[in-house]
Amino acid sequence: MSGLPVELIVGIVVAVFVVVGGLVAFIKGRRRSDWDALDDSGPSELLPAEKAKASSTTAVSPKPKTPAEQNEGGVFKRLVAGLARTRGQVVERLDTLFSGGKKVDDALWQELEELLITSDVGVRATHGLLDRMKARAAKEELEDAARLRTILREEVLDVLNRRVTRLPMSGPDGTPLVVMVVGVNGAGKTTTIGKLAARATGQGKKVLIGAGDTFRAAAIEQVVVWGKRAGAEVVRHEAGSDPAAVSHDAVTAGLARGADLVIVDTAGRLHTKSDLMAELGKVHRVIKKVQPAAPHEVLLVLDSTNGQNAIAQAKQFAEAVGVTAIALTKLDGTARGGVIIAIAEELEIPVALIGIGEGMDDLRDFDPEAFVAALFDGDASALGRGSNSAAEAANDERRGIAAEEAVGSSSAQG
Ligand SMILES: Nc1nc2c(ncn2[C@@H]2O[C@H](COP(=O)(O)OP(=O)(O)OP(=O)(O)O)[C@@H](O)[C@H]2O)c(=O)[nH]1
Ligand SMILES: [Mg+2]
Repeated sequence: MSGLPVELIVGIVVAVFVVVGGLVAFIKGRRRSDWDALDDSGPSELLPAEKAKASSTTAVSPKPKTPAEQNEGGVFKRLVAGLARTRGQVVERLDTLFSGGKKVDDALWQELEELLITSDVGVRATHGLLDRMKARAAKEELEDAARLRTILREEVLDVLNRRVTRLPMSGPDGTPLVVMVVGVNGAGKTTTIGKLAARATGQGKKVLIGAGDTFRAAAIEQVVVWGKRAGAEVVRHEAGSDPAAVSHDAVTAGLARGADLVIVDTAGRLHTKSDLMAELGKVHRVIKKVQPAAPHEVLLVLDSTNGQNAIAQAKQFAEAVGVTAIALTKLDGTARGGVIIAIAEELEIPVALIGIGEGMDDLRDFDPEAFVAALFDGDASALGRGSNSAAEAANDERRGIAAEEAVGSSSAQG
């Protein structure tokens, strides 16, 4: 080694450093590019962790249930309770009629006819039911009346199934569904609107209510309070102003604000007053001017305690504004639930909703199978009722809702 020149030794050392350094750089470079490669496909590589995180979050805190979902288990029980009076007055009388090994004879058919007519089933619907029941009894050569209970149940279900519909909660092509609500005084229009709005907002829909009953200031306040309860916007004008103008502004605002559902309240009116019925026609036309396909639904609210008069009301309202669906209210407070059979038999208009109490959660889609089951098979001991307005008012206190304050803060003058 001593024979080697110093320059050569220095050259070899430098060369070794360069080679080793190059090697290290190469290895480092490989690693870098490997990570770079991982980084390129980064999102998909990172997703599992994110996913795991996301799914664990879902598992830990599930989406809070809406009041309607929380009530899911008790829905049928509450329907049974809501129909308890009709069941008590009508179905239990039917049970007595059909029991005790009675013979199927003229006397029994007569008693059944009387019972159905006096239960608000209506003459036409009663005769239709009896004709079909008699035909089946003859075919089956029926002797014992007990089987007539099952036959009647099936025939009632058949009638109701012919006239049922569902109200959509949003309109076509991203436009709002516009529902105009009509009916006689005190039928339950505004309450039904409030319940419907609450249901829609509970499903994540944006809802706007037009306070189209400008007849009384209290009617506007009532809408505003329901708007607060339901989490819906309210478009209102001063008391005494033109209801068509409110409807115009409500539908315009619904379109501008991207609402899913616009519900227009109207003042209650006697179906026999032609000038008031003509006013409804004007509201209808004005809505159509703003949104040509609207109103998509004209919802007639009928009070079941009105019995057969509800049929006359429906005919007049249908003539004036082309009713598309019916909401039958107050089934909880009456034994006259049989009127729903008359409605299904005598009118061409389907039933969409039923009201079984005054509370926010006391509105149901009309489901003939559930209705008939609650009436004929429900457990009569499951009594109790949906919350009444006093309870709902007490809830308002808890919610911090007061009419005066609500009117001031949610005015949306158009
Ligand atoms: N028990 C019961 N009461 C109801 C139901 N629906 C409405 N009501 C009550 O009926 C009364 C009248 O209801 P509203 O909603 O104000 O009726 P409306 O048709 O808007 O009345 P007007 O605007 O005056 O024509 C109120 O006390 C409601 O709480 C129901 O399904 N069951
Ligand atoms: Mg009202």
